[in-house]
Amino acid sequence: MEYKNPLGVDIDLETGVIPGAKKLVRRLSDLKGYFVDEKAYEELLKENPVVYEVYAVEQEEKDGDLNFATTVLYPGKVGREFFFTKGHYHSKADRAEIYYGIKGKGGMLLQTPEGKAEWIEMKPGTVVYVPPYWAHRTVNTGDEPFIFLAVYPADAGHDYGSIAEKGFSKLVVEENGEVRIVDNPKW
Ligand code: M6P
Ligand code: ZN
Repeated sequence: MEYKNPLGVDIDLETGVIPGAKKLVRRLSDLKGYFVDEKAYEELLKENPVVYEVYAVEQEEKDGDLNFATTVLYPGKVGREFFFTKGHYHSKADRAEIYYGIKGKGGMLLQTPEGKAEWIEMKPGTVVYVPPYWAHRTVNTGDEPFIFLAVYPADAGHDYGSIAEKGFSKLVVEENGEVRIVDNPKW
């Protein structure tokens, strides 16, 4: 029997950086078609800001093993819509996930394949359980980076397809200085 080595790493709780992790950067240009206000998207694209970064420690895609990753989701809006992660189902749709809030303010939009949506607010210390079959997207509703940890099965995989095409049935927008969850007119 070959055993893997255990591992302990210290997340920088101010920046979200995991030493030695694989870094992924998503800019606004990687989120084409994701925001409802296309004019506001084209305007902000001139600056093409970084929307989020992911620091992932991933294993081979085998059942039983676990991956973990921090995400640093920057503050900002496209039109009235707050910055968000792409959002995905798991390729193995019955795989669950745990998120843990580290810094900043935001929340998670979850959705079943039938379009039933839920919004869960997150702050430092919040644990969110993502049940099997639910798509999940995080949203920064604050004015500083929103940082959180995610732990997910190594064989879960990311299925971006239907979210990339249709989005979520709800949008998270700012209205008169307040965070509101509203129907997606394009759904
Ligand atoms: C979390 C985890 C990752 C995911 C990342 C960004 O860290 O769920 O698996 O990749 O968020 O989300 P997305 O892949 O939807 O852009
Ligand atoms: Zn996931």
